[in-house]
Amino acid sequence: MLQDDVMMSRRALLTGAALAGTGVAVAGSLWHDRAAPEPQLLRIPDLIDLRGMGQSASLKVQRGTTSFFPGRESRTLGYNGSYLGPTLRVHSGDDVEVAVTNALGDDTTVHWHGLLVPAEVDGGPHQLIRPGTTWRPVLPVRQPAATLFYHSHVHDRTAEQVYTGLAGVLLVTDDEENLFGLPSEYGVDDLPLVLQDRQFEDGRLVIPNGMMTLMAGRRGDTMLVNGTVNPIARVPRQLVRLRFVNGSNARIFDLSFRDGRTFHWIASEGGLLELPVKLQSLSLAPGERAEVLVDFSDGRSVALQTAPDRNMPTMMRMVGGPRNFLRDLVDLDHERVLAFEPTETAGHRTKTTVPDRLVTRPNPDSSRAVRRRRFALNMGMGGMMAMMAGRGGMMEGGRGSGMAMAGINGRAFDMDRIDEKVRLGDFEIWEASGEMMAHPLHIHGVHFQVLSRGGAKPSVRDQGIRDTVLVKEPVELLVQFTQPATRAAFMYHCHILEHEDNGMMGQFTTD
Ligand SMILES: [Cu+2]
Repeated sequence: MLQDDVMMSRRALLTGAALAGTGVAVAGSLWHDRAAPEPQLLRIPDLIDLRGMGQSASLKVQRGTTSFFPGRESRTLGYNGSYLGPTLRVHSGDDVEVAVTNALGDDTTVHWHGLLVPAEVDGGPHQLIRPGTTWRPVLPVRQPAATLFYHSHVHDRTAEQVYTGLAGVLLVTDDEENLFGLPSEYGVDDLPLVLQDRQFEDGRLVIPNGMMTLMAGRRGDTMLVNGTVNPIARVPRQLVRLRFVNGSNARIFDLSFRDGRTFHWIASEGGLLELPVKLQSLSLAPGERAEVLVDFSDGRSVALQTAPDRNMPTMMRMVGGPRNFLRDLVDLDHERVLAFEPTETAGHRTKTTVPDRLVTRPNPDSSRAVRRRRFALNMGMGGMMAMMAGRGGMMEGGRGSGMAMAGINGRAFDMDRIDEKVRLGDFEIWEASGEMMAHPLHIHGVHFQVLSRGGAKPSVRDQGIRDTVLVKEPVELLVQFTQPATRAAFMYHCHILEHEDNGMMGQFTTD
Protein backbone atom coordinates (compact mmCIF):
# COMPACT_ATOMS: atom_id res chain seq x y z
CA MET A 1 0.00 0.00 0.00
CA LEU A 2 2.65 2.41 1.06
CA GLN A 3 4.92 1.25 -1.75
CA ASP A 4 2.25 1.85 -4.38
CA ASP A 5 1.59 5.17 -2.90
CA VAL A 6 5.21 6.19 -3.13
CA MET A 7 5.38 5.06 -6.73
CA MET A 8 2.29 6.99 -7.61
CA SER A 9 3.86 10.01 -6.07
CA ARG A 10 7.11 9.61 -7.98
CA ARG A 11 5.20 8.96 -11.15
CA ALA A 12 3.04 12.00 -10.71
CA LEU A 13 6.12 14.01 -10.03
CA LEU A 14 7.93 12.78 -13.13
CA THR A 15 5.25 12.69 -15.72
CA GLY A 16 2.12 14.32 -14.47
CA ALA A 17 -1.15 12.67 -15.30
CA ALA A 18 -0.07 11.40 -18.72
CA LEU A 19 1.19 8.07 -17.47
CA ALA A 20 -1.48 7.50 -14.89
CA GLY A 21 -2.78 3.99 -15.16
CA THR A 22 0.08 2.66 -17.27
CA GLY A 23 1.23 0.47 -14.45
CA VAL A 24 3.91 -0.04 -11.94
CA ALA A 25 6.44 -1.32 -14.48
CA VAL A 26 6.60 2.05 -16.18
CA ALA A 27 6.80 3.88 -12.93
CA GLY A 28 9.48 1.46 -11.83
CA SER A 29 11.62 2.06 -14.89
CA LEU A 30 11.32 5.81 -14.57
CA TRP A 31 12.18 5.46 -10.99
CA HIS A 32 15.26 3.51 -11.93
CA ASP A 33 16.29 6.14 -14.47
CA ARG A 34 16.11 8.78 -11.83
CA ALA A 35 18.04 6.66 -9.36
CA ALA A 36 15.24 7.36 -6.93
CA PRO A 37 15.68 5.48 -3.69
CA GLU A 38 13.35 3.19 -1.88
CA PRO A 39 11.48 5.07 0.80
CA GLN A 40 13.98 6.01 3.47
CA LEU A 41 13.49 6.44 7.17
CA LEU A 42 13.22 10.10 8.03
CA ARG A 43 16.49 11.45 9.38
CA ILE A 44 16.16 13.11 12.77
CA PRO A 45 18.94 15.63 13.46
CA ASP A 46 20.95 15.04 16.64
CA LEU A 47 19.61 16.98 19.59
CA ILE A 48 21.96 19.17 21.59
CA ASP A 49 20.29 20.41 24.77
CA LEU A 50 22.51 23.25 25.91
CA ARG A 51 21.38 22.89 29.53
CA GLY A 52 23.00 19.50 29.61
CA MET A 53 26.15 20.87 28.01
CA GLY A 54 27.09 23.61 30.47
CA GLN A 55 25.07 26.13 28.40
CA SER A 56 27.39 25.90 25.46
CA ALA A 57 27.54 24.15 22.12
CA SER A 58 29.88 24.04 19.15
CA LEU A 59 28.96 24.25 15.52
CA LYS A 60 31.52 23.55 12.83
CA VAL A 61 30.53 24.94 9.45
CA GLN A 62 31.96 22.49 6.98
CA ARG A 63 31.93 21.03 3.50
CA GLY A 64 30.93 17.45 2.91
CA THR A 65 29.35 14.97 0.57
CA THR A 66 25.80 13.71 0.96
CA SER A 67 24.16 10.71 -0.72
CA PHE A 68 20.58 11.92 -1.09
CA PHE A 69 20.17 9.16 -3.67
CA PRO A 70 21.96 5.81 -3.33
CA GLY A 71 25.38 5.80 -4.94
CA ARG A 72 25.12 9.46 -5.95
CA GLU A 73 27.28 11.86 -4.01
CA SER A 74 26.45 15.55 -3.84
CA ARG A 75 28.77 18.26 -2.59
CA THR A 76 27.01 19.94 0.29
CA LEU A 77 27.50 22.13 3.36
CA GLY A 78 26.49 21.44 6.93
CA TYR A 79 26.96 22.15 10.61
CA ASN A 80 28.82 19.30 12.38
CA GLY A 81 27.89 17.12 9.42
CA SER A 82 27.51 17.12 5.68
CA TYR A 83 24.01 18.60 5.30
CA LEU A 84 21.91 20.73 7.69
CA GLY A 85 22.87 20.69 11.38
CA PRO A 86 21.99 19.41 14.83
CA THR A 87 18.88 20.64 16.63
CA LEU A 88 19.85 23.05 19.39
CA ARG A 89 17.53 23.23 22.40
CA VAL A 90 17.78 26.25 24.68
CA HIS A 91 15.74 27.17 27.74
CA SER A 92 14.09 30.52 28.27
CA GLY A 93 15.94 32.43 30.98
CA ASP A 94 19.32 30.90 30.18
CA ASP A 95 22.38 32.55 28.64
CA VAL A 96 24.01 30.21 26.16
CA GLU A 97 27.20 30.34 24.15
CA VAL A 98 27.46 28.83 20.70
CA ALA A 99 30.99 28.58 19.30
CA VAL A 100 30.77 28.62 15.52
CA THR A 101 33.95 27.57 13.73
CA ASN A 102 34.14 28.27 10.03
CA ALA A 103 35.85 25.43 8.19
CA LEU A 104 34.29 26.27 4.82
CA GLY A 105 37.11 28.20 3.25
CA ASP A 106 34.52 30.91 2.50
CA ASP A 107 32.93 33.62 4.60
CA THR A 108 29.71 32.73 6.41
CA THR A 109 27.46 33.93 9.24
CA VAL A 110 24.94 32.15 11.45
CA HIS A 111 21.65 33.96 12.01
CA TRP A 112 19.37 32.81 14.86
CA HIS A 113 16.07 33.26 13.03
CA GLY A 114 13.34 34.23 15.49
CA LEU A 115 15.59 34.54 18.53
CA LEU A 116 15.21 37.89 20.28
CA VAL A 117 18.80 38.84 21.03
CA PRO A 118 20.82 42.07 20.64
CA ALA A 119 21.80 42.87 17.07
CA GLU A 120 25.53 42.31 17.57
CA VAL A 121 24.91 38.59 18.25
CA ASP A 122 22.04 38.15 15.78
CA GLY A 123 24.28 36.64 13.09
CA GLY A 124 23.28 38.94 10.26
CA PRO A 125 25.59 39.91 7.40
CA HIS A 126 27.66 42.20 9.63
CA GLN A 127 28.74 39.37 11.97
CA LEU A 128 31.00 37.82 9.40
CA ILE A 129 32.86 34.64 10.35
CA ARG A 130 36.04 34.52 8.31
CA PRO A 131 37.46 31.17 7.18
CA GLY A 132 39.38 29.44 9.94
CA THR A 133 37.98 31.61 12.72
CA THR A 134 35.52 30.97 15.55
CA TRP A 135 32.63 33.27 16.52
CA ARG A 136 31.42 32.95 20.11
CA PRO A 137 28.18 34.84 20.64
CA VAL A 138 26.51 34.66 24.06
CA LEU A 139 22.76 34.52 23.54
CA PRO A 140 20.40 35.60 26.30
CA VAL A 141 17.24 33.53 25.78
CA ARG A 142 14.23 35.50 27.03
CA GLN A 143 11.17 34.48 25.09
CA PRO A 144 8.41 31.87 25.13
CA ALA A 145 8.90 28.32 23.86
CA ALA A 146 9.00 28.25 20.08
CA THR A 147 10.38 26.53 17.00
CA LEU A 148 13.13 28.66 15.47
CA PHE A 149 15.95 27.94 13.08
CA TYR A 150 19.46 29.00 12.34
CA HIS A 151 20.98 29.50 8.93
CA SER A 152 23.62 31.33 6.93
CA HIS A 153 22.98 35.03 6.34
CA VAL A 154 26.18 35.95 4.55
CA HIS A 155 25.95 39.02 2.32
CA ASP A 156 25.15 38.13 -1.32
CA ARG A 157 25.43 34.37 -0.85
CA THR A 158 22.76 33.43 1.68
CA ALA A 159 20.70 31.68 -0.99
CA GLU A 160 23.55 29.47 -2.18
CA GLN A 161 24.75 28.58 1.31
CA VAL A 162 21.30 27.73 2.65
CA TYR A 163 20.41 25.83 -0.53
CA THR A 164 23.56 23.74 -0.18
CA GLY A 165 22.78 22.86 3.45
CA LEU A 166 23.48 25.60 5.96
CA ALA A 167 20.37 25.50 8.15
CA GLY A 168 19.31 23.79 11.36
CA VAL A 169 16.52 23.80 13.95
CA LEU A 170 16.65 25.86 17.14
CA LEU A 171 14.11 25.04 19.84
CA VAL A 172 13.28 27.35 22.71
CA THR A 173 11.59 25.63 25.60
CA ASP A 174 10.15 26.98 28.85
CA ASP A 175 8.24 25.82 31.91
CA GLU A 176 4.92 27.07 30.57
CA GLU A 177 4.78 24.74 27.56
CA ASN A 178 5.31 21.76 29.86
CA LEU A 179 2.01 22.52 31.59
CA PHE A 180 -0.02 21.44 28.58
CA GLY A 181 1.11 17.83 28.32
CA LEU A 182 2.10 18.27 24.68
CA PRO A 183 4.05 15.46 23.02
CA SER A 184 7.66 16.31 23.80
CA GLU A 185 9.81 13.24 23.27
CA TYR A 186 12.25 14.51 20.65
CA GLY A 187 12.36 12.39 17.53
CA VAL A 188 9.59 10.08 18.77
CA ASP A 189 6.35 12.01 19.21
CA ASP A 190 7.85 15.48 18.75
CA LEU A 191 9.44 15.75 15.30
CA PRO A 192 11.46 18.61 13.79
CA LEU A 193 10.67 18.71 10.07
CA VAL A 194 12.81 20.93 7.85
CA LEU A 195 10.93 21.08 4.55
CA GLN A 196 12.95 21.88 1.44
CA ASP A 197 12.62 21.52 -2.29
CA ARG A 198 15.84 20.93 -4.17
CA GLN A 199 16.86 20.25 -7.76
CA PHE A 200 18.65 17.05 -8.70
CA GLU A 201 20.25 15.85 -11.90
CA ASP A 202 21.13 12.18 -12.11
CA GLY A 203 20.64 12.01 -8.36
CA ARG A 204 23.09 14.82 -7.62
CA LEU A 205 22.16 18.17 -6.11
CA VAL A 206 22.44 21.04 -8.57
CA ILE A 207 21.99 24.77 -8.04
CA PRO A 208 19.58 26.19 -10.62
CA ASN A 209 20.58 29.55 -12.05
CA GLY A 210 19.41 31.91 -14.74
CA MET A 211 17.29 35.02 -14.60
CA MET A 212 13.83 33.46 -14.53
CA THR A 213 14.87 30.99 -11.86
CA LEU A 214 16.36 33.71 -9.71
CA MET A 215 13.40 36.04 -10.15
CA ALA A 216 11.01 33.41 -8.85
CA GLY A 217 13.57 32.08 -6.40
CA ARG A 218 15.26 28.70 -6.71
CA ARG A 219 12.78 25.81 -6.79
CA GLY A 220 13.41 22.09 -7.01
CA ASP A 221 11.81 18.95 -8.36
CA THR A 222 12.48 16.90 -5.23
CA MET A 223 11.15 17.28 -1.71
CA LEU A 224 13.51 16.80 1.20
CA VAL A 225 12.54 16.53 4.83
CA ASN A 226 15.55 16.87 7.16
CA GLY A 227 17.62 16.13 4.06
CA THR A 228 15.82 12.81 3.42
CA VAL A 229 14.42 12.05 -0.03
CA ASN A 230 11.19 10.05 -0.08
CA PRO A 231 11.03 9.89 3.71
CA ILE A 232 8.94 7.69 6.00
CA ALA A 233 8.44 8.58 9.64
CA ARG A 234 7.54 5.81 12.08
CA VAL A 235 5.36 7.38 14.70
CA PRO A 236 3.54 6.06 17.77
CA ARG A 237 -0.22 5.44 17.51
CA GLN A 238 -1.15 8.58 19.38
CA LEU A 239 -1.10 12.34 19.13
CA VAL A 240 2.19 13.52 17.57
CA ARG A 241 3.66 17.01 17.46
CA LEU A 242 5.12 18.12 14.14
CA ARG A 243 7.33 21.20 14.01
CA PHE A 244 7.38 22.41 10.42
CA VAL A 245 10.22 24.67 9.32
CA ASN A 246 10.04 25.95 5.77
CA GLY A 247 13.73 25.81 4.87
CA SER A 248 13.24 26.13 1.13
CA ASN A 249 14.67 29.11 -0.72
CA ALA A 250 11.42 30.19 -2.35
CA ARG A 251 8.73 27.52 -2.24
CA ILE A 252 5.48 28.07 -0.40
CA PHE A 253 4.08 24.79 0.90
CA ASP A 254 0.38 24.13 1.24
CA LEU A 255 0.36 21.10 3.49
CA SER A 256 -2.43 18.58 3.97
CA PHE A 257 -2.88 14.88 4.60
CA ARG A 258 -3.83 12.69 1.69
CA ASP A 259 -6.80 11.25 3.55
CA GLY A 260 -8.06 14.73 4.39
CA ARG A 261 -7.70 14.26 8.14
CA THR A 262 -7.78 17.34 10.28
CA PHE A 263 -4.98 18.39 12.56
CA HIS A 264 -4.50 21.10 15.17
CA TRP A 265 -2.25 24.09 14.64
CA ILE A 266 -0.83 24.99 18.08
CA ALA A 267 2.11 27.34 17.56
CA SER A 268 3.15 30.12 15.21
CA GLU A 269 6.68 31.46 14.70
CA GLY A 270 6.75 33.16 18.10
CA GLY A 271 5.33 30.29 20.14
CA LEU A 272 2.08 28.73 21.30
CA LEU A 273 -1.28 30.11 20.23
CA GLU A 274 -4.08 30.88 22.67
CA LEU A 275 -6.26 28.10 21.27
CA PRO A 276 -5.51 25.12 19.04
CA VAL A 277 -6.89 25.74 15.55
CA LYS A 278 -8.43 22.82 13.69
CA LEU A 279 -7.26 22.79 10.07
CA GLN A 280 -7.24 20.54 7.01
CA SER A 281 -4.45 22.42 5.28
CA LEU A 282 -1.75 24.82 6.32
CA SER A 283 0.31 27.07 4.11
CA LEU A 284 3.90 27.82 5.04
CA ALA A 285 6.11 30.37 3.29
CA PRO A 286 9.93 30.34 3.36
CA GLY A 287 11.20 31.21 6.83
CA GLU A 288 7.85 30.44 8.46
CA ARG A 289 7.37 27.74 11.08
CA ALA A 290 4.29 26.06 12.51
CA GLU A 291 3.68 23.40 15.13
CA VAL A 292 0.75 21.04 14.72
CA LEU A 293 -0.70 18.05 16.56
CA VAL A 294 -1.78 15.08 14.44
CA ASP A 295 -3.68 12.04 15.68
CA PHE A 296 -2.24 8.73 14.43
CA SER A 297 -4.13 6.56 16.90
CA ASP A 298 -6.16 4.88 14.13
CA GLY A 299 -2.89 3.23 13.05
CA ARG A 300 -3.42 4.02 9.38
CA SER A 301 -0.48 5.01 7.18
CA VAL A 302 -0.93 8.40 5.61
CA ALA A 303 1.10 10.79 3.51
CA LEU A 304 1.61 14.47 4.12
CA GLN A 305 1.42 16.28 0.81
CA THR A 306 1.77 19.76 -0.57
CA ALA A 307 -0.22 21.56 -3.26
CA PRO A 308 1.59 23.22 -6.17
CA ASP A 309 3.09 26.64 -5.49
CA ARG A 310 1.77 29.23 -7.92
CA ASN A 311 3.66 32.15 -6.39
CA MET A 312 5.81 33.61 -9.14
CA PRO A 313 6.32 37.05 -10.65
CA THR A 314 3.33 38.45 -12.54
CA MET A 315 5.41 38.88 -15.67
CA MET A 316 6.34 35.21 -15.71
CA ARG A 317 2.75 34.18 -15.22
CA MET A 318 1.85 36.28 -18.27
CA VAL A 319 4.60 35.21 -20.65
CA GLY A 320 4.49 31.65 -19.41
CA GLY A 321 8.15 31.12 -18.78
CA PRO A 322 10.10 28.09 -19.90
CA ARG A 323 7.91 25.04 -20.31
CA ASN A 324 9.64 22.94 -17.72
CA PHE A 325 9.52 25.82 -15.28
CA LEU A 326 5.77 26.08 -15.72
CA ARG A 327 5.34 22.34 -15.49
CA ASP A 328 7.31 22.23 -12.27
CA LEU A 329 5.43 25.07 -10.73
CA VAL A 330 1.91 24.85 -11.98
CA ASP A 331 0.91 21.59 -13.57
CA LEU A 332 1.96 19.19 -10.88
CA ASP A 333 -0.66 17.65 -8.74
CA HIS A 334 -0.15 17.32 -5.03
CA GLU A 335 3.35 16.23 -4.20
CA ARG A 336 4.33 13.88 -1.41
CA VAL A 337 6.28 15.43 1.43
CA LEU A 338 6.47 12.69 4.05
CA ALA A 339 4.82 9.33 4.72
CA PHE A 340 3.75 8.43 8.23
CA GLU A 341 3.65 4.84 9.45
CA PRO A 342 2.07 4.52 12.88
CA THR A 343 3.51 1.62 14.85
CA GLU A 344 2.33 -0.15 17.97
CA THR A 345 5.66 -0.21 19.67
CA ALA A 346 7.12 3.21 19.14
CA GLY A 347 4.99 4.90 21.76
CA HIS A 348 6.36 5.39 25.22
CA ARG A 349 3.72 7.76 26.41
CA THR A 350 0.25 7.32 27.68
CA LYS A 351 -2.59 8.94 25.83
CA THR A 352 -2.24 12.63 25.12
CA THR A 353 -5.06 14.87 24.07
CA VAL A 354 -5.32 18.21 22.33
CA PRO A 355 -5.47 20.87 25.04
CA ASP A 356 -8.60 23.04 25.12
CA ARG A 357 -6.60 26.18 25.73
CA LEU A 358 -2.95 27.11 25.43
CA VAL A 359 -1.26 30.34 26.47
CA THR A 360 -2.80 33.71 27.25
CA ARG A 361 -1.46 36.58 25.18
CA PRO A 362 -2.27 40.27 25.41
CA ASN A 363 -4.41 41.41 22.49
CA PRO A 364 -2.50 43.57 20.04
CA ASP A 365 -3.15 47.19 21.02
CA SER A 366 -2.49 49.39 18.02
CA SER A 367 -3.09 52.52 20.09
CA ARG A 368 0.34 51.93 21.61
CA ALA A 369 2.06 52.46 18.25
CA VAL A 370 4.01 55.72 18.13
CA ARG A 371 4.53 55.81 14.39
CA ARG A 372 3.79 54.15 11.09
CA ARG A 373 6.31 53.19 8.43
CA ARG A 374 5.55 51.82 4.98
CA PHE A 375 7.59 49.24 3.13
CA ALA A 376 7.06 48.30 -0.51
CA LEU A 377 8.90 45.14 -1.47
CA ASN A 378 9.93 45.95 -5.04
CA MET A 379 10.85 43.77 -8.00
CA GLY A 380 12.07 44.78 -11.43
CA MET A 381 14.04 47.80 -10.29
CA GLY A 382 16.84 49.02 -12.50
CA GLY A 383 14.63 48.49 -15.50
CA MET A 384 12.78 45.37 -16.47
CA MET A 385 13.99 45.82 -20.04
CA ALA A 386 17.60 45.86 -18.92
CA MET A 387 16.95 42.65 -17.04
CA MET A 388 15.22 41.06 -19.97
CA ALA A 389 18.10 42.06 -22.21
CA GLY A 390 20.44 40.38 -19.79
CA ARG A 391 22.28 43.42 -18.54
CA GLY A 392 22.81 43.63 -14.81
CA GLY A 393 20.10 42.75 -12.38
CA MET A 394 19.96 39.09 -11.65
CA MET A 395 22.16 37.98 -14.50
CA GLU A 396 25.43 36.36 -13.57
CA GLY A 397 27.87 38.90 -12.28
CA GLY A 398 24.99 41.25 -11.67
CA ARG A 399 25.52 41.51 -7.96
CA GLY A 400 26.77 44.88 -6.94
CA SER A 401 26.41 46.13 -10.48
CA GLY A 402 24.08 48.90 -9.42
CA MET A 403 21.33 47.25 -11.45
CA ALA A 404 19.70 45.42 -8.59
CA MET A 405 16.47 43.69 -9.49
CA ALA A 406 14.97 43.87 -6.06
CA GLY A 407 14.68 46.36 -3.25
CA ILE A 408 12.53 47.93 -0.60
CA ASN A 409 11.00 51.37 -1.07
CA GLY A 410 12.87 51.78 -4.33
CA ARG A 411 16.30 51.10 -2.93
CA ALA A 412 18.44 48.00 -3.11
CA PHE A 413 20.14 46.82 0.07
CA ASP A 414 23.35 48.62 0.97
CA MET A 415 25.53 47.25 3.78
CA ASP A 416 26.69 50.78 4.56
CA ARG A 417 23.26 52.43 4.76
CA ILE A 418 20.96 52.37 7.79
CA ASP A 419 17.45 52.66 6.41
CA GLU A 420 15.40 53.14 9.57
CA LYS A 421 16.02 54.22 13.14
CA VAL A 422 13.60 53.20 15.86
CA ARG A 423 13.45 53.78 19.61
CA LEU A 424 14.12 50.83 21.86
CA GLY A 425 10.91 49.75 23.60
CA ASP A 426 8.57 51.44 21.11
CA PHE A 427 5.62 49.91 19.36
CA GLU A 428 5.24 50.85 15.70
CA ILE A 429 2.96 49.89 12.87
CA TRP A 430 4.89 48.59 9.89
CA GLU A 431 2.77 48.45 6.79
CA ALA A 432 4.22 46.21 4.09
CA SER A 433 3.16 45.31 0.57
CA GLY A 434 4.68 43.07 -2.07
CA GLU A 435 5.10 43.71 -5.79
CA MET A 436 4.55 41.17 -8.55
CA MET A 437 4.23 38.19 -6.21
CA ALA A 438 3.86 37.37 -2.53
CA HIS A 439 7.01 37.89 -0.45
CA PRO A 440 7.66 36.47 3.03
CA LEU A 441 8.87 39.44 5.08
CA HIS A 442 11.13 38.59 8.01
CA ILE A 443 12.11 41.22 10.59
CA HIS A 444 15.08 40.43 12.78
CA GLY A 445 15.07 40.95 16.53
CA VAL A 446 11.33 41.46 16.94
CA HIS A 447 8.01 39.77 17.43
CA PHE A 448 4.98 41.23 15.73
CA GLN A 449 1.29 40.62 15.30
CA VAL A 450 -0.76 41.08 12.15
CA LEU A 451 -3.38 43.82 12.58
CA SER A 452 -4.90 43.72 9.10
CA ARG A 453 -4.45 42.23 5.66
CA GLY A 454 -5.64 43.95 2.50
CA GLY A 455 -7.52 46.45 4.63
CA ALA A 456 -9.58 43.71 6.25
CA LYS A 457 -9.35 41.57 9.32
CA PRO A 458 -6.38 39.21 9.25
CA SER A 459 -6.88 35.59 8.28
CA VAL A 460 -6.96 32.68 10.73
CA ARG A 461 -3.37 31.88 9.77
CA ASP A 462 -2.26 35.45 10.54
CA GLN A 463 -2.90 35.05 14.24
CA GLY A 464 -0.25 34.52 16.87
CA ILE A 465 3.16 35.97 17.49
CA ARG A 466 5.20 36.18 14.32
CA ASP A 467 8.61 37.11 12.96
CA THR A 468 7.87 36.24 9.32
CA VAL A 469 4.71 36.96 7.36
CA LEU A 470 3.70 36.52 3.74
CA VAL A 471 2.99 39.90 2.13
CA LYS A 472 1.27 40.85 -1.10
CA GLU A 473 -1.76 43.01 -0.35
CA PRO A 474 -0.76 45.52 2.32
CA VAL A 475 -0.49 44.07 5.81
CA GLU A 476 -0.30 46.12 8.99
CA LEU A 477 2.04 44.71 11.60
CA LEU A 478 2.24 45.82 15.21
CA VAL A 479 5.93 45.56 16.00
CA GLN A 480 7.62 45.99 19.36
CA PHE A 481 11.34 46.73 19.46
CA THR A 482 12.73 45.06 22.56
CA GLN A 483 16.29 44.30 21.43
CA PRO A 484 19.08 46.86 21.21
CA ALA A 485 20.67 47.56 17.85
CA THR A 486 23.26 50.16 18.71
CA ARG A 487 26.49 48.31 17.98
CA ALA A 488 25.08 46.55 14.93
CA ALA A 489 21.94 46.74 12.79
CA PHE A 490 18.99 44.41 12.43
CA MET A 491 17.84 43.28 8.98
CA TYR A 492 14.37 43.13 7.52
CA HIS A 493 14.04 41.35 4.22
CA CYS A 494 12.20 39.03 1.90
CA HIS A 495 12.82 35.39 2.86
CA ILE A 496 12.81 34.30 -0.77
CA LEU A 497 16.56 34.10 -0.43
CA GLU A 498 17.32 35.04 -4.03
CA HIS A 499 15.34 38.25 -3.53
CA GLU A 500 17.20 38.96 -0.30
CA ASP A 501 20.59 38.45 -1.95
CA ASN A 502 19.58 40.69 -4.83
CA GLY A 503 18.59 43.66 -2.76
CA MET A 504 15.19 43.11 -1.10
CA MET A 505 16.55 43.91 2.35
CA GLY A 506 16.99 46.90 4.62
CA GLN A 507 18.43 47.50 8.06
CA PHE A 508 17.45 49.38 11.19
CA THR A 509 19.13 50.44 14.40
CA THR A 510 17.72 51.51 17.75
CA ASP A 511 18.50 54.71 19.64
CU1 LIG B 1 10.59 38.38 -2.33
